[in-house]
Amino acid sequence: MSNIRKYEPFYNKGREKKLAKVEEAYKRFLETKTFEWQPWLYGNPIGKLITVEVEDCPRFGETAYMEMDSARTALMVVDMQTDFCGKGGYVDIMGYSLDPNEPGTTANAIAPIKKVLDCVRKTDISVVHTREGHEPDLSDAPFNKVLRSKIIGNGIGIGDVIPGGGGRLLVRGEPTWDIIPELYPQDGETVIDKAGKGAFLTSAMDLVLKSMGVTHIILCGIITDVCVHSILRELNDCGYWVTLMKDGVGSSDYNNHMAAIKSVKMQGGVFGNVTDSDHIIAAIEAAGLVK
Ligand code: C5J
Repeated sequence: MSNIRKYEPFYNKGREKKLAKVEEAYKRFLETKTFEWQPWLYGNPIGKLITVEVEDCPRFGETAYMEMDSARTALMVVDMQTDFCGKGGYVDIMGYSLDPNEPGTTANAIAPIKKVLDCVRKTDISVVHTREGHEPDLSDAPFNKVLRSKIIGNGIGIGDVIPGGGGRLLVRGEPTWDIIPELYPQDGETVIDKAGKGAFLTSAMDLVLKSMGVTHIILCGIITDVCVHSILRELNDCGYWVTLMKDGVGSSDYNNHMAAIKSVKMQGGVFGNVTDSDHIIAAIEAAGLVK
């Protein structure tokens, strides 16, 4: 007797319908090397179609293209807070480099993000910022997270007052918790406050993105192998098409940063795709979105 579970026949139709669409897109990909916009799934484009070149896809050394509707795309900027890339913040207190000229640091991501933000702000692409932080009473800060932060911060952990006027570490409303002035959100942009490294459990991110009609994400921010990766994986699991901007991410550890970027590209794009700021800007300009 076979131990393969027999499903009722009414499940077959849905699967066949989906596999027929996959087959169609697969054949198109072989011809065009493009993950094309899917009107059967999302409807016709509302804005303009942008085609971004992505690297090492489907295999290392190969190039592919990601097609997205500008009006259904969000540039997501993760946790560009003083706590993670500025003087007197959490990353600084832990003793990691904040040199903007050192490859892979959190401060190294600021300039490429600013460049893309300046471009995107002239288009109908949405901008979504995130901030990691906790309620002033620390009710949403797990004990293990707070304790570990105190140990690595030599006695200054989450919720403690930072010497030198930074306020309480990683607490909502405090000076080092907020987004750095260079990348500060503008009116009309969305800010999602989250209590975790990821966002789907500790914020309304999925609800917010669905309410905005977002299908594709251009992802940047910090820290590459921590919050960026946690969110990247959640987005990917929920069916969003994620393109990571590799020069717009940074970390407290160079090797982790590089491995985190590489891991996105494994298995044909196990977590999404990777590109850089120049390719994003070139694609936006080629689509005629910036006058
Ligand atoms: C960390 C983050 N590393 N934004 N936060 O605690 O990656």
